[in-house]
Amino acid sequence: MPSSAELHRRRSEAVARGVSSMIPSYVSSAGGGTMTDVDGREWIDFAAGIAVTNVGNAAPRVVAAVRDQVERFAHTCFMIAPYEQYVAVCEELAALTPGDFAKRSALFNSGAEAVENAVKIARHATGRQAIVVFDHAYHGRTNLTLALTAKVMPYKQGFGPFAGEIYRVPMSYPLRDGRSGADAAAYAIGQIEKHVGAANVAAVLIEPVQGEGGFVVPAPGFLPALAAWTRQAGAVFIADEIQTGFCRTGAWFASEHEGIEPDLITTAKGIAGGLPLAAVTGRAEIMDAVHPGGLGGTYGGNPIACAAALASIETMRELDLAAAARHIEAVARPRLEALAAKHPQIGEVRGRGAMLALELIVPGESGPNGPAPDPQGTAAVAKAAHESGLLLLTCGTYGNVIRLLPPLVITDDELDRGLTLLEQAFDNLGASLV
Ligand code: PLZ
Repeated sequence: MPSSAELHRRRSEAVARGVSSMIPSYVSSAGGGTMTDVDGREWIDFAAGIAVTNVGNAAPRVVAAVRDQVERFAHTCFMIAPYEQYVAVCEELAALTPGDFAKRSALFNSGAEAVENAVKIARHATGRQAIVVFDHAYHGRTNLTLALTAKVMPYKQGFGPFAGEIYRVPMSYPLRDGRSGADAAAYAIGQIEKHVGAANVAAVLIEPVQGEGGFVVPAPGFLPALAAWTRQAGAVFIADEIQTGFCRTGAWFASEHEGIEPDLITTAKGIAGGLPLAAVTGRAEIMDAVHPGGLGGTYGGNPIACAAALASIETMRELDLAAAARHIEAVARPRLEALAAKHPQIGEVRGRGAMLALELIVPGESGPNGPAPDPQGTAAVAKAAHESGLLLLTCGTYGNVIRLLPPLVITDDELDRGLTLLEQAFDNLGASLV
């Protein structure tokens, strides 16, 4: 097997520079809470491929289902010759997503594609155009979803012009806006009413816990108030649960923590144990507003991806991975809080379930948006973690958030080893961080 160094040399001559990788090591295998690189080094996985392998890599049921499906048929195109697996995934989505009402789903390949389609469906169903999104939002990298995504570097820089009729309003961000959920919602709603007009809004689109934008958990009451306003305005409330879905936050979907029943939900990532699959699920009358043939794509709901999704969902149910996510939080949060008590540059520990974050600040410094962010310290901690064999991601508009996204099947021992490496990264850098 070629070494990482050799693969890196080949890559620089063959792979576009715009596609970057967090670590210079190349993967040879992965499973449970670990990954092994081609140089034989083992890593603790706190990334899960960005919240994808919730059931773990090479999960036994997923492996068996994929093998079986690929031997029977790999592709026919659901728009040409349909198959049961697609229907069964849509049935599962109707049963698992919040809301006890008639639902329909349509399947796609990527998160961005699901979000694009949710926007198409909401516009078609309402006959309106305006889409309301939030500060720090992340919804994808295709042209429409780039307009929905907030952060310029690295996502949007140089890639405009972006799609129109997208309006951004302030997000509830307790560390930085100091507002209650009700106040933050009233403020955002005031902005929508003044700058967009309630009658023009097709949809309000929000991540119930923001992902790439910094694992921002809105203050309690923010989401319910927005959902209620949206319904009253005759618009569609869309929850982007692409990162938060499928047991990640300790429930099947993060909307459940505040009793939200979104009109539409977008899912991807964790749905299929690593195979590319995404969905839009929602109220039958909204989904079915679109004419036959109006939604689709060559690969959307590919049978292998659907078989993997059914096996992943079965695994989540059987192993109760929502409870596993809550257990991860119960183990990790006290240790992260103890770390924050030791290191004043940790401004906040937050998150839900196995979606946990540390926001790094410069102690004692603050500006109009609250505590001064510390992206350098964040990068230094991540680098130290990587050097010690911990796959650890950062995020945030200011690049100052360390996020934990372990596979939900991570063992207590692996979790302990990963947290120890994170603690050591802080302890070793402690002096230079302040
Ligand atoms: N909506 C909430 O988190 C993907 C993107 C990583 P795709 N997040 C990881 C990167 O740098 O590209 C995401 C998300 C939310 C939509 C998406 C988009 O999902 O499957 O990456 O298209």
